[in-house]
Amino acid sequence: MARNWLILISLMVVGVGIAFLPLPIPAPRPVERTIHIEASQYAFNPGQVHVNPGDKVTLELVSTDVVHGLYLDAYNLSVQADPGQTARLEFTADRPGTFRMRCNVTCGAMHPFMIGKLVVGQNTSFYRAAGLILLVLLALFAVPRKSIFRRELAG
Ligand SMILES: [Cu+2]
Repeated sequence: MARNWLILISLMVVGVGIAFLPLPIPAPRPVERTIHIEASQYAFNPGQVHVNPGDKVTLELVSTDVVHGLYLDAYNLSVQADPGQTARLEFTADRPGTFRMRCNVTCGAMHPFMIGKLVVGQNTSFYRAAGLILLVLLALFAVPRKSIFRRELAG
């Protein structure tokens, strides 16, 4: 019995590891990406942009109403788009992390809240989900359920 609990607890520890620790998966090859962002009072659409480290990124900022800007925190880059116009901002995503992109043209009362997000990093949720599913399957086979749960109920 004690052995089964030991297996179960070990599997839980491994599960927490899969869910939260950095994964040993190879970095994807950097690609060129063009991302279209619509700016309107008072939001960017999409509000969150995800790229891989090393990607050559072109942000196409289109304003649908008044003049808007986009300032990238940490990269210290900015661009401005006139109404109906497309402005381009090119950069290499060489700094991993989560950064804010904010409007840097006063565009109205709620302008300070016009903030989006740039995430530079690998998207690992697929690998984590696959790992956790495998772990659950492994647990179903490794631990004889009868023995643990019957005993629990019997007290
Ligand atoms: Cu603004």
